[in-house]
Amino acid sequence: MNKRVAIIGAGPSGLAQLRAFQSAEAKGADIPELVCFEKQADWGGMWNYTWRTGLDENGEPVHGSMYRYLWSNGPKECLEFADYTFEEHFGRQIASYPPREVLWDYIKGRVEKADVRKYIRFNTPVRNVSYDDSTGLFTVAVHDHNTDTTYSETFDYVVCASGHFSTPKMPEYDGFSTFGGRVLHAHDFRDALEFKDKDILIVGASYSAEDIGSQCYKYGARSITSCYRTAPMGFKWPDNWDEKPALTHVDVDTAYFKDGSSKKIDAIILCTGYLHHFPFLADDLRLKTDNRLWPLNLYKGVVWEDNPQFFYIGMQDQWYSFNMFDAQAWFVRDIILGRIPLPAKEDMTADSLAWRERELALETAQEMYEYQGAYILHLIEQTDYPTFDIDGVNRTFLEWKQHKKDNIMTFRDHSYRSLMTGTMAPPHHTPWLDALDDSMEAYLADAPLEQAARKA
Ligand code: FAD
Ligand code: NA7
Repeated sequence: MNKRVAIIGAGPSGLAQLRAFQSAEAKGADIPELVCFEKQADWGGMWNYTWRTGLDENGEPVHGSMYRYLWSNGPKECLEFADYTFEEHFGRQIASYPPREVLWDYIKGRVEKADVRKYIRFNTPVRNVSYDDSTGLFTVAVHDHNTDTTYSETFDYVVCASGHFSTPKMPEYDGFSTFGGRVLHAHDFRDALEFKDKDILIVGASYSAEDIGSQCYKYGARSITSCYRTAPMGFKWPDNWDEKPALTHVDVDTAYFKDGSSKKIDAIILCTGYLHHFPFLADDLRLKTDNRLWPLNLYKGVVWEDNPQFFYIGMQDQWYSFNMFDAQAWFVRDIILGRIPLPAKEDMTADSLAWRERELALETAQEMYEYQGAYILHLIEQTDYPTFDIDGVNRTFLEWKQHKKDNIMTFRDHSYRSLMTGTMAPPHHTPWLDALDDSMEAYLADAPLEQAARKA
């Protein structure tokens, strides 16, 4: 096939795109030339942990927002690849809430097996993408930090898979500029031990607030105060965790809340979400959206309606993650291979608007993940991605929600059945609250490491 495809980013979404093409080639298809540009030195996107904050070794904004001791915030059974199971990777079933390093290993296992690393140009951030109507081609300009040179190449298609949990949304409250402690965003949070014996304020009420607060609790913060703008997280928090309504202002050492209460604090962590940020895209290609289940202007959630040679993967808010990126990547692949025809622009837009209408009617969490599951099923029915038990995944999400409601500090001690292989996950050897070592070695051991060493 005499076409060229640029993929921006080698995180789970970009890697799904590479694997999708490779699997078609393995079945005899003629595939286009693939070039994946990745600004980091290694693959895995968010799951490739970095201790760095601010700028990286090349002076680029650090992509990573993950922190030490991060364990999956949902059951691994909900994100399992349908074409590469945990059992295939680890040689046996493993417990349900793996730490970051274990999931990174799993992500890498599939793409190592598929032998797609050869398509990736590392240390190479994309600087600019523009489209030329007269040639029908994109020009992609990059900076190769390996040689400290810049260059441009042309492509028939571009897939943007650069993620959207990297550029912090940073609100300002009165008093921040004279507050006596540290003010940081979740993007720059790395090690909960920094906040041992401290009184911390968490601003926000979603995943980052819940998990960073829980990390700080687990690693010995003296107290956690979290505050919400719209609705409380509403879990049964430990005794030293107080949930307050909106922050109004701070002074040098105290936070003040909408209900008139206040709390002395040492540090403020803004868990206020992220911006979809694509400084390297021309105006007519740039997605503008908040973090939601149905961003507009994307036919089937992936095709840029204004220019259907341009695609986005993974831009939705995520209940489902890895297997949703797969469903999207297989669908995009089949459009590029000419297997799935695209309708006229008005019809694409009408289709998107119908999905948006359905999104606007969603009220409960259950309705939201069922909606995303229905979307994934709709995509995989149109490609050869192995179908899987989406209703089963939805039921697992329901159990997970209930386990969190029952006890936010023990939900990770539960086990679920794989929807791909039918095998039940074993319980982990140590309750999450007591498991301070998040290494892959510790997680995969049959018993806590010290005990395992004694047995040997
Ligand atoms: P990313 O993983 O962000 O990868 C994007 C890639 O694009 C990166 O490698 C980046 O370097 C590269 N890139 C960006 N800009 C450029 C450029 N200009 N040029 C070249 N390359 C570029 N999901 C779960 O399923 N379970 C979890 O427990 C979970 N926990 C999370 C915890 C945190 C703190 C965060 C931030 C996210 C979490 N997620 C979790 C969601 C996570 O984002 C997805 O699992 C997944 O990493 C998204 O994959 P992606 O490839 O779309 O984006
Ligand atoms: P989310 O899920 O986008 O949530 C952002 C939170 O921040 C949400 O509770 C917002 O409240 C709150 N927010 C946003 N702006 C403000 C201001 N100005 N003041 C107070 N609160 C604010 O981001 P997360 O970082 O939690 O999660 C992103 C991913 O990282 C997720 O997929 C996880 O897997 C890890 P709102 O409800 O809008 O009032």
